[in-house]
Amino acid sequence: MKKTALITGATSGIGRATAHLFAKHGINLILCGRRQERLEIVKKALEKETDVVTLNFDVRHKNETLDAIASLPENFKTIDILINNAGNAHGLDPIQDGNLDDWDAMMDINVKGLLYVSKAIIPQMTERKSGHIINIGSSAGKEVYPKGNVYCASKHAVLAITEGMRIDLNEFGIKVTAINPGLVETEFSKVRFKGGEQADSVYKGYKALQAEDIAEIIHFAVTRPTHVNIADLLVFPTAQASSTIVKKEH
Ligand code: NDP
Ligand code: 8X3
Repeated sequence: MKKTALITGATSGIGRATAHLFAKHGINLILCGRRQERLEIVKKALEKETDVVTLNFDVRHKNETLDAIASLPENFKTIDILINNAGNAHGLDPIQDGNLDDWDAMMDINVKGLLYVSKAIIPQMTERKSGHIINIGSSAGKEVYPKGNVYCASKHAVLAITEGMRIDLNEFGIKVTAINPGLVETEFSKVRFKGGEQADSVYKGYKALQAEDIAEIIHFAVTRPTHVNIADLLVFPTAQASSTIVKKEH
């Protein structure tokens, strides 16, 4: 029986790479994001390999999120795997200079958005007594780095929520996993620096993780035997030892 996965943030980076890999393995896909054109491009690329539907919603909006997930066609209503991946950093400023809109964006998307999506899906998993939730945290959820303040707080929250989910969902046999990458070369820094030049230097001088590296780890996690749950995984590029120590060749 084919499994169905709902992936938030499937229009770019880690989410899109995961969609591509899942499609190769015949997992049915519910692709989510705000950029409709991108959703359609990914769907078109993958629908030869598996069944695909798209949902366009902004995870910041509670009702939009709940309504979108409730609108899924009958054959996509049973979700076996939830990949809570949508998220980003907005800005890199010392706390005294932080921008309130950036703070709102990070807490609303990375924390509250993840909760809204989870709330829409967990009840069917508890009812069936099965399911797997993968939350994409970050190395920033394990250590705080200079100017990372609110982004790090949002990812620390993702880790706390993951642990809370694992505890509360334990009696239902639902797996809950946190995957916490270090530096991954995606559109992440373009978003963080609002398209500014700073984004170009983030992944220069070393080999950063690629979105496909994280997709492989996610696929590994969802294909373990029933009794095995990867609870919490931290992955860095080899050049990175911590949030602030990255060996660059220049
Ligand atoms: P990208 O910017 O490439 O992808 C982010 C995805 O999130 C996009 O598909 C975007 O889709 C979606 N998204 C953003 N805001 C919203 C929103 N309000 N509503 C719905 N979807 C949204 O970044 P990554 O692939 O790198 O990021 C994916 C996850 O990985 C994030 O949670 C990030 O924090 C985490 N991460 C990234 C690391 C990195 O170095 N790149 C390292 C550690 C963790 P759209 O714009 O179409 O809505
Ligand atoms: C993304 C990794 O180091 O840019 O979560 O915060 S970092």
